[in-house]
Amino acid sequence: MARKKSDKKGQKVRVEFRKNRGKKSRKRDFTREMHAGENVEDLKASERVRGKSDQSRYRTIIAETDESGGLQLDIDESECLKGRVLSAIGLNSTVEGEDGKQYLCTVRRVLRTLSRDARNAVVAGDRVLFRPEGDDQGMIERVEPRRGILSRTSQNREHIIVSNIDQVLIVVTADQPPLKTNLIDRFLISAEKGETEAIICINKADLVDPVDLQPILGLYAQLGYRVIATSIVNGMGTGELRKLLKGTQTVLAGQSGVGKSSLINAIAPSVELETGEVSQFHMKGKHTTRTTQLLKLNFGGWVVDTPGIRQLELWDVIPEEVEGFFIEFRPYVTFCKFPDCSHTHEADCGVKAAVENREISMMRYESYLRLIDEDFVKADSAEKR
Ligand SMILES: Nc1nc2c(ncn2[C@@H]2O[C@H](COP(=O)(O)OP(=O)(O)OP(=O)(O)O)[C@@H](O)[C@H]2O)c(=O)[nH]1
Ligand SMILES: [Mg+2]
Ligand SMILES: [Zn+2]
Repeated sequence: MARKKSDKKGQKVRVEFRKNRGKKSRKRDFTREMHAGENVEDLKASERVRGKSDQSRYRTIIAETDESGGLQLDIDESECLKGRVLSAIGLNSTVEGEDGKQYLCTVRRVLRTLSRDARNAVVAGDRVLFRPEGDDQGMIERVEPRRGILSRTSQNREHIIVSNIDQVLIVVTADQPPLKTNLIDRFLISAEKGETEAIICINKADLVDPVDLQPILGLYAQLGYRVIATSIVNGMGTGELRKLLKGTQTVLAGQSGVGKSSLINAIAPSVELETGEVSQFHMKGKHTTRTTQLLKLNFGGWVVDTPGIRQLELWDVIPEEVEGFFIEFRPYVTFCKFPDCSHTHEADCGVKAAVENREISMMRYESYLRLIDEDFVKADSAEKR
């Protein structure tokens, strides 16, 4: 996206840096960099860094705001390459440059400082502009605005798992571990919030009688979601999955041990991701995949493998908003006596009546109750602390 010069709005941004900038302490010591405080040595003059005095803890940076209100720093684009972040660990990331080569990049300090949360300064999937250093290293100078993200709450903060994706493949299992529909519903909300499409994938279909999967497949299909049953053991659904992924950017998300990496291996055999056993006792995977990773599909598109998560706590969703994500509730809400009905304890509730009449699935209604209960009771008590 080209920005016209005349659109630039100079904006003063006050940034707090720590006071250790006397020493030059960097260059390729990644571990130390991650733990070190912020320095300003790598700020360019064009950003007009002005210290009031040596004692000052603040620097004023002139940056521009883009259309979305994000900050765009002025950088010399001729010295940079465009790239895509394949994986990011802490502040180090592997970037595939437009030249097809991979670069191990660090993040320019000012980007971390300007980012509301340094953890999300650069995430897997980001489109970036980076300055190559040597053969295979570089410095990320700019992160382009993100479109289509998958995020969750972790330690009361947003954790962006991946950015610039088109769809989320929600992977659950017919068995081992047992199917959890509440997790599907959480992911559906998260996908919609992140402005991505959702596909529900029920893997390990070989472990059950296909007839047993019909109610769940039918339920979500009826709600208008795309559903697919797969198995890497008998090959069921893998051809269809390949078609769904072709030419798009898809993240596979779900609990550990559901077969996310196995499915990627099955549809793209050249990839060879590590997979792990599911404990027969706990019925849980062992968190074999440790980092979110983008992989290019040889038949077109990108696929993203992610570490398994136990529970998906939604980010930036308020209780009143939850019912809106349960699309089948919508026609019945108008029959609720109270306009602010939460469909829990209130009398004359259209949603509850529809559940009783089996017009809304009990499973989905229970899932709704769990969601507003668990997430927000916790959030409330965190606030009160
Ligand atoms: N029976 C059966 N087993 C499967 C299927 N898909 C995967 N598995 C097995 O499930 C186990 C876990 O698979 P992984 O691919 O490591 O699971 P994952 O979702 O990537 O797990 P994490 O990386 O820990 O998040 C492995 O032992 C796989 O062989 C399937 O369709 N049927
Ligand atoms: Mg895995
Ligand atoms: Zn109601």
